[in-house]
Amino acid sequence: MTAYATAAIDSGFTEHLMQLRAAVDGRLDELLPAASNERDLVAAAIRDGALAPGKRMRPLLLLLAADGLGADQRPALDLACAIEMVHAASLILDDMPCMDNAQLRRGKPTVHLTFGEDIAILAAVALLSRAFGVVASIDGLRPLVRTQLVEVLANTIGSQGLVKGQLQDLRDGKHARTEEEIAATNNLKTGVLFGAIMDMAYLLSDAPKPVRGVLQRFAVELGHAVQLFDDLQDINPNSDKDQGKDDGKSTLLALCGEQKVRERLDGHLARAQICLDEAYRGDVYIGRFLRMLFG
Ligand code: GRG
Repeated sequence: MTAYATAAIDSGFTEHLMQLRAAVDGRLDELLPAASNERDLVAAAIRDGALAPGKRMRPLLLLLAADGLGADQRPALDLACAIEMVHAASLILDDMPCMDNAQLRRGKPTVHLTFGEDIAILAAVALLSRAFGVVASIDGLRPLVRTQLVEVLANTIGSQGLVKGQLQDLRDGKHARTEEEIAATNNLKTGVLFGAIMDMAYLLSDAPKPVRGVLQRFAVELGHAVQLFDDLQDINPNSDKDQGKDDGKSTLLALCGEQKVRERLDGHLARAQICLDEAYRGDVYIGRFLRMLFG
């Protein structure tokens, strides 16, 4: 059993997660550019978007996933921060007037409202660039592993990944879609980043090859669950983001209704747990983490 897993048993899982979260937030703070003066609006916007109090689901998952596979936690922490930078960049862009036109994100005004649209675009581009810079400079990685990590990240973001999912969501979301079409978009928009997280954990480890495919199946199920949970926030008055942004959009919530979406979400989580049990030969920690997130 690894040091992190032992600590989890000793001090309680919640405390363990809080420690991991503090480690992520501390390292993000170090890795993000500091605003050199009050005119350095891009650095200020980067920090505003990326350090805002989100759930840090993706970096925490990467740390738990890598630890469960016996991987070294030091490179995993920097990779986790790179993933959170990509996620933060995607939220800044998604919130812009030409996309979702959102006002509230993580309980705060969206980055373009605080800093202007020009600065928001520059901050998102700089965050992406920083994410690749972080992966390029992680200490002690074998060259092939580093190249694979860069490739995974690039493919995840690009025109066949997040960008494609967003394009489909923006354009096709205005028209009637089948359940399968919506699910395919959700997988690209949300699932592929979880695919990258699990692949990165695998690449850092010496896990046997078949585990890689099982982790990808887990990521697909989790991506669907996270997107459905996110869709439900659109009708949740206690959400930390705007409600009603999906009005008139073809989502699974609009097509199937809340009850069916909740059942569907539970189904994805149950299948995700089966994959975890297979990959980790009886997972405890990631499953517990997900149950805490999805209540
Ligand atoms: C170039 C990175 C990049 C992206 C371009 C804008 C875009 C394409 C993609 C946006 C994709 C998007 C916003 C998907 C929704 C993902 C989602 C479910 C977000 C909410 O995640 P949480 O609940 O949020 O983990 P917090 O705030 O807790 O981190």
